[in-house]
Parts: sequence; structure tokens; C-alpha cells
Amino acid sequence: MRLLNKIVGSLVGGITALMLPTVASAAEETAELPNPAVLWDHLWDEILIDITVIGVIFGIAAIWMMIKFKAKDPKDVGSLPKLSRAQALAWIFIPAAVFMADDFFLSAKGWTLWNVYRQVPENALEVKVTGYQWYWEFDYGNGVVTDELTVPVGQPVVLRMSAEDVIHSFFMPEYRVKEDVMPGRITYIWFLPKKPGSTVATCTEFCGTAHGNMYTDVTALVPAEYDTWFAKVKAEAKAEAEATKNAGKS
Ligand SMILES: [Cu+2]
Repeated sequence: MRLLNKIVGSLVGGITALMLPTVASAAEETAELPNPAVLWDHLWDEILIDITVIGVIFGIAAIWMMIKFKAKDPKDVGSLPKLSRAQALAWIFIPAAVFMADDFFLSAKGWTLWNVYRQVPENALEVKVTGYQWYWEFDYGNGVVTDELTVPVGQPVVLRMSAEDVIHSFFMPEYRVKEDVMPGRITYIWFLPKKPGSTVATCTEFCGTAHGNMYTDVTALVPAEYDTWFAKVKAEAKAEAEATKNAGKS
């Protein structure tokens, strides 16, 4: 009995220790502009660490008990400790509460992170995204429409998304964002590009035969390069609009 108490004691201590350091580090991270991808990774690591530590504790306890309480003789049937009602209830609820505490803690962190995902920073660059069978269209305003997403490093980007035909889902694994894209509804995600480079955006809702082709590049450029790129595509869009207008006249 004393031994079992010791086991429960170390479980409580271990799980409490799992929770403490992460509270402080999460507060430090959110002091500057929150980055959903970083916070998502943080929570994911924490879940992996917690289930590993808990799994190892349980594994060691189970192996230890198998050896300790092994029958020494085939006729050895063992004996059960006599428990009062209070002791029996404590054995049910205290260990359950210990593990539920970690579950609730991780859930609370998940809800907090979800709030970050839902609160778009005020200075976010807005791009309208439309899903079609089977490609993505990005509308920057000013007539600038592209089939790839280009964004500046260091500025939050919000995507306001809808679909023309069927349900799609916009997924950027590198930025840890994914959201359904549906006809007749506008959904949104935001992300913070931290370093220049190309990653992928893809559809993750089966939307017909060429669903597998429905992916495109997401390129993050340093702000000066982004401005050059935007000026170029804007000039091209203007020239194209004028050419169409002139063609209509003649
Ligand atoms: Cu699809």
C-alpha cells in the first residue's frame, strides 16, 4: 500500500513538473507578435513530451509490479488489501484526476492557441483566395490576380477564402494553417512568414478527379523584393486591362 502511494506521489510530482516550465516560456513567446506556427509546434512538442513521459512512467510501474508481485508458486493466489470505501474511491479518482489535469492543461493551451489563430493582427496584408476545380486564385486588389501566393517576410498575412464550385480546404503545412473553403461562405486564416523561401499550399478536401493537382507555391520575399514583385504584377495587370479595353473599342 505504501509503495502504491509512492507511485501515485511520483506521478503527481512528475506531471506537475511537466506543466510548470511551459507556462513561463509560452508567456515569453507571446510578448512579441504571436506566430501561430511557432505556438503550434510548441504545443505539439509538449503533447509528445507529456505522452512519452507518462507512457514511460506507466511502463516502468507495470514492469516493476509484474516482477514484484509475480506468483512464486502455482498454488500462490495472493491476497487483496482490505480497502475502506474512502480508500477505494480515492484510488479511482485521484489517479484519474492527475491524468485529467494534464489533459485539461493541454486542452486549455489548445483553446488559447485557437484564439491566436482567430485574432488577425491589425497590420495584416489581406489576400482574397478562391478555390476552383482545380486551382487556387489569389486576389490582391488593384486588379492583381495570381495563381501562386507571394507574401512579404515579417508581415502577417490574412487569407479571406471562398470557393466557386465545391468544398475545398486550404492547407499550408509549413505555416501550420488549414481551413475549409466553401461556396457561399468566407473563411479566414492568418500566418506570419518569418524567412524568405518557397513552400507549398495544397487542397486537403477531395474535390474531384484532379484534386491531386490542386497545389501551388507560396513564396515569401524580403519586403523590398516583395514591393518590386508587386509593382511588376500590378503594371502587368494594368497593361492587360488596357489591352482588353482597346480590343473592345476597335
Ligand atoms: Cu481538392
